Amino acid sequence: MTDSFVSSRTGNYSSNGIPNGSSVSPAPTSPALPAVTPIVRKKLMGYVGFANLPNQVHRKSVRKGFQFTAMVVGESGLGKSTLINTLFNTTLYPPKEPFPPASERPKTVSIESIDADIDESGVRLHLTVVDTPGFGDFVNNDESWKPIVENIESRFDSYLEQENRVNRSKIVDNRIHACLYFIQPTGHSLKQIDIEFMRRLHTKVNLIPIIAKADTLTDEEIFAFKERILSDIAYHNIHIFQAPTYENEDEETLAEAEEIASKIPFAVVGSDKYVKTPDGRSVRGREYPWGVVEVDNEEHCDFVKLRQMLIRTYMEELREYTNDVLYENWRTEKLLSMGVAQDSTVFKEVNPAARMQEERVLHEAKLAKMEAEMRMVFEQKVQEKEAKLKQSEEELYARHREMKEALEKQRSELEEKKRRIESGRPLTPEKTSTNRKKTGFLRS
Ligand SMILES: Nc1nc2c(ncn2[C@@H]2O[C@H](COP(=O)(O)OP(=O)(O)OP(=O)(O)O)[C@@H](O)[C@H]2O)c(=O)[nH]1
Ligand SMILES: [Mg+2]
Repeated sequence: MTDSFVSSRTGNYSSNGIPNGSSVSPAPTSPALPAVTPIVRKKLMGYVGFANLPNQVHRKSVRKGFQFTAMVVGESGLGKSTLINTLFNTTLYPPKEPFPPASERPKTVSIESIDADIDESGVRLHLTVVDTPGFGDFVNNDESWKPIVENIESRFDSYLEQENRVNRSKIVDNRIHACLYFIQPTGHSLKQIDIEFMRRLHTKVNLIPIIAKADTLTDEEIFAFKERILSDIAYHNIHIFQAPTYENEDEETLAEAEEIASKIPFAVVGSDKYVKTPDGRSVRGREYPWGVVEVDNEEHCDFVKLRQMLIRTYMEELREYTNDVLYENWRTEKLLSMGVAQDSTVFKEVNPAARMQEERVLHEAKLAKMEAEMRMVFEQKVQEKEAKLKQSEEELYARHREMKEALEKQRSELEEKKRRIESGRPLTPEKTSTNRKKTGFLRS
């Protein structure tokens, strides 16, 4: 087993396993050349087993099973509930007793979901089909899209909430993977309500447009109607689910993908009743005085192609697109609106030089801040000192003025005394006055 690998740790090896050059005649290495990390090439000579990985994945998915949720949306009475039953009757449930001919299907009034666990060749599928009440019955249908968009978003919400839990081992995926949008078979073009609805839905769900009750239109009418619908969809920038094709696929798969894509929007006929054809077969279809429309006949309608797209060929693509693109976009928007932003510094590659520069700038800013603070404290102290000095200067000045006044007074008294002595008056009252003046001087 070890022989099957060419073990390599120090450099490139030739095909015979001898290191290129080194042990026989060491190649002179130029010191000027930068040291390059040798590329390790491993040659696989025998069977290792990883070619079996797809089988491992297959086994695991078969064991775990699959989960798929589809939704039907459209105006009232276009045959949404009937189509669900048609889908269920064919693949999900064994054929049931036919409905009594007189039975009326009641209107759908709330969003209901039907679950079924199906097993086909050992592969388990948990299929959920969500039936919605038809809209367009009200005088004002402006907001008829609201409950359906809210339902789709609440499923995203529930998934996000489960993802954020501590224990995520039991996540239930209730997200809508495909939405069949029913268009009234008018033969004209899309109505405003259809455009409004699809514009609200196309960023949240894989939209698959469907022409309802296709048995009411002729082949030519269907062809022209499909063209007009597609051009309307393109004009309003509505994104409908496009089946992806990959380069390395075989011709048969590519042809199948092309055929499915060419049928969009699927013109379908729904019926869960069995009728007898003129040639005696019992088929699911609709009986008219002039003939029988067979649901499962590709010549009559696109129901089989729709089922193929939904279940046989693109179920995984629909699931993947829902998870990777539609849910991801919604999640990003939701978290951003909640104020959760991705911290880009966490995932930034660290460049040591840039990091040092960043730290230096931060350090310098810190020093500058400290310096400014110190200067401020210093200036404050100087101001306080100056104010104190000014105050004591004023006090001194006042004292000086007082003393000067006292001296001035004493001088004038002495001069008065001198004048009296000179004029020969008695001295006694003057003595008293001198003593008093002395005391006054000392006090000042
Ligand atoms: N001609 C024709 N009639 C259909 C087709 N599918 C359903 N119908 C009939 O149309 C009527 C309404 O069908 P429903 O399946 O109840 O319609 P819906 O879209 O679920 O209606 P709401 O629940 O009110 O939204 C029934 O009488 C069906 O038999 C079809 O493909 N062609
Ligand atoms: Mg219904």
